[in-house]
Amino acid sequence: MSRVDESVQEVNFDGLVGPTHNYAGLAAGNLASQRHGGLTANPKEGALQGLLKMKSLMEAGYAQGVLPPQQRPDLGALRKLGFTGSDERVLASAADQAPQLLRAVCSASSMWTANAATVTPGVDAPEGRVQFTPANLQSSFHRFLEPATTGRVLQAIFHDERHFAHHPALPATPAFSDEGAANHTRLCGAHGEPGVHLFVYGRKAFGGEREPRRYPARQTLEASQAVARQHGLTDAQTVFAQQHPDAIDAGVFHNDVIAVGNGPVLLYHELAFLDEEGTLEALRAKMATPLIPVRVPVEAISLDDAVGSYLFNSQLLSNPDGSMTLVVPGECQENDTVWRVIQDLILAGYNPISEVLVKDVKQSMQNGGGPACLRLRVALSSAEREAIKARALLTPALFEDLTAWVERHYRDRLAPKDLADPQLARESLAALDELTKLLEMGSVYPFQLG
Ligand code: SUG
Repeated sequence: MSRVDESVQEVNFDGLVGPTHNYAGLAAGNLASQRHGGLTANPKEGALQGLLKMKSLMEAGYAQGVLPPQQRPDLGALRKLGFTGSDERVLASAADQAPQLLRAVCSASSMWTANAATVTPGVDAPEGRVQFTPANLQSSFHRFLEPATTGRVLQAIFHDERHFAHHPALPATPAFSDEGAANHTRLCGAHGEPGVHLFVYGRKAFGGEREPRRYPARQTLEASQAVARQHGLTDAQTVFAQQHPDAIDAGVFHNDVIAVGNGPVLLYHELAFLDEEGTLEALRAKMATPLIPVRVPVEAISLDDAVGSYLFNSQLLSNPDGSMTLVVPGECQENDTVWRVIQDLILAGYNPISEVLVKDVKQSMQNGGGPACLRLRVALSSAEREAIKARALLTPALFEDLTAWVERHYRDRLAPKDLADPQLARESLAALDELTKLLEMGSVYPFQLG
């Protein structure tokens, strides 16, 4: 495979923050989610923060897409768990008997589209087709509710068999625990050149030695290998590396909380990988372009500061002149140590990263989702971009429409006790019905499918 398609561009598909965005403390090993559980959220502010991030990157010349939120509350999930009667009765009984289940079926967690799927660009894949596998997200109940709708949304947008191949989510069982692109990094020259795929896992389902002790390892090697197989990736195109168990125990629940790659650059913390040298060597041996590692040692930034600031959950974006821009969350600027490392080690270092942009995504950050969690990267050629069916690529007009839609439908306060309000469920469905029309996406939600 030596084709180079110069029309290939990375499109970042950000998840829209849904109308039921709330802080429920649902995510084990995710310190921000644990710390903020029970706070009152502001769904409107969250959605607008996300849209402003998308708009500013679009205006800076980066290709930007958008993915819709999911149907929440997921009353179908509650019915499967034995709640019966009218929607109002299901909500009231769940609030009374199992408030933790009600919180789970209301989560707006699909905003973190880095966990929606794993994507392989056509240039690396058989028949030149872009490959998609929705992540099964089986490690938590609230996220396990996502893949069915995620699959329908991806198929509605990337709806052309000549260009796109859709695979089923892996079996939703601990051996194949899959959290999607958050644990997958493609390293390459330009985006249209062939790449090497770095899959990072937290544990082996069959016969692992070192595992985290405090918090769960969400991704298995077996899941990563299965996704690579589905996508037709060969040994020569893949590297499988174990995440450092100490990092997971410090709150690094996905690899994208401790490393980010783009093109030939891998920005990572010293404790990202259990075998740092072995991982870099394997990448170097397989990449066609020299790897540019940007290593942040533990003396410069502790794991606690890495997790608290989400420095490594930044987006690293390619510019036409070969330089790169790092898009960091506001929390990095608030941490003096981290801000200094950005200036002195990352920007001043001998690497292509030449600019830092700071974005406020605090509503998402308080649930453990930074700029990189909020986006799914899909490298697409011009023909593939043209084959997109829905109105999912951001334009100034779509930004205006989505902002007005949020202003019309979203609440600016949502406390855990509000989740039982049947009016919230009605508002949410009305908003989503309008959204699928606005995005020209057809029917993707259970309530639309009957
Ligand atoms: O799975 N938080 C998400 C955050 C996901 C971040 N994604 C990436 N790193 N790519 C999670 O832990 C919290 C929901 C709550 O507690 O209300 C939550 O699901």
